[in-house]
Amino acid sequence: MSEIFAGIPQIKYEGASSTNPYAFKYYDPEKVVMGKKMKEHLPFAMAWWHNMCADGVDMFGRGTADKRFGAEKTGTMEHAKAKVDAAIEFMTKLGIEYYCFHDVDLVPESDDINETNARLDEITDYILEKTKGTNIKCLWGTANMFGNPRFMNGAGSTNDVDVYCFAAAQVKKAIELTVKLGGRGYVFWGGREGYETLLNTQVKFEQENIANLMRMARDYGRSIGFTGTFLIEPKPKEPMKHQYDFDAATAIGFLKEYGLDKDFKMNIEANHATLAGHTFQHELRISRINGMLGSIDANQGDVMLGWDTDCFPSNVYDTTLAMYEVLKNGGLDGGFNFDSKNRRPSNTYEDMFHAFILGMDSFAYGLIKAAALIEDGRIEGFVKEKYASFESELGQKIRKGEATLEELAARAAELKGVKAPLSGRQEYLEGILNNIILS
Ligand code: XUL
Ligand code: CO
Repeated sequence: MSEIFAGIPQIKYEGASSTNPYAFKYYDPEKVVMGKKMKEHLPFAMAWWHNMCADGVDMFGRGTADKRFGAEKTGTMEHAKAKVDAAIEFMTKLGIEYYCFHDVDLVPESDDINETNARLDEITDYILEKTKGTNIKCLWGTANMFGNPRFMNGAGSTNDVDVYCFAAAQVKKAIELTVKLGGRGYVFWGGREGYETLLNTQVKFEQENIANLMRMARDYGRSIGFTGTFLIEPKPKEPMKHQYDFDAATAIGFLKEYGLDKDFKMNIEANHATLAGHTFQHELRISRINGMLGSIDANQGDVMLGWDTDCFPSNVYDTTLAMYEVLKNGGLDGGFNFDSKNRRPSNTYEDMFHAFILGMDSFAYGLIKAAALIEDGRIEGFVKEKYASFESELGQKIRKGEATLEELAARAAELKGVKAPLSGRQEYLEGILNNIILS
């Protein structure tokens, strides 16, 4: 097989003082942080759709990047195989062991689902053959239930029972492929599961149907030996005006309502968090404290723009606070999928490597600093002190849910007045964070 990314070397760790554009400055896979190798803390994944498929096309212009990878024609099985060859070479050069895919990222979709499924069987055989003897495997799979016009009114939330059957068929096939490729997770991102106007929408009807689709997916997955984690990837809007899986708290409530919370966790994407008006860390924290932080779509939004820009992560404050949540979670069932794309004018093969080096280094730096934050202990120490009054006998009674309003009111009457509680010390804590991140 001829080299596709010719002239680009194996990317190695050279340290922070290196000026080599094809070297990691912080990501040192073998370095041990808090008792675990960096590569074990950070199971990085390549998103097939952005990296192997998207060519920079947007609402205003055609593609700018050549993603043919040597194939004569796009939209063919020859091209599908060229993408597999390119993916394996790309991931090997970066030392990335995982990939994520939608069914239609792998092969061109036919009008006949039987033909699409035959193509999917062929391409996954090819992937297995080509990854044999490598460490490359699937992180998670999913079905694209938003691109085809049949899903214009939703997939699980559609008004049309035949469209619902097609959604079910795609989910069934995508779970089978995920199992075949050894995936750790299966994702539901509900891009069309929402509404444009309540004038034509029965919300409860739609949510019940989505829950039933997820229940069928869980039961089928478990029946064919899928032991991994089912994941919901929350996002508040885009493409729909309102999407049902608005944020982690909403999606967790939905899973609990429909009895799916034992099999499903959250796949938190940084840019989706900011679209919901939350920080990335907020979404990770809400998932973590509910025991449902499963995986991460690693990217970042642009603060000046109100849509999903899927930029590669560069903000080390965000990656540090994200890695703090991941360390506190004891790691992830899943990993760190770069659901990120090059900017449209960054259109060369070299740019694809620069983008991943940036993202991987940003998370590696975040990991190092999050570990330092925990080892330093000042911030956690302050938080403990902030709530210390609840360690009293009365505080413990309240915590256990054993107190009554009458006895608390009696205590207030006895005290007559109370002083303002301890300062929140935000600026002091931000100073510590700066100190750790910048040193
Ligand atoms: C869309 C998005 C998706 C999911 C998988 O915003 O993030 O690519 O990650 O369907
Ligand atoms: Co995503």
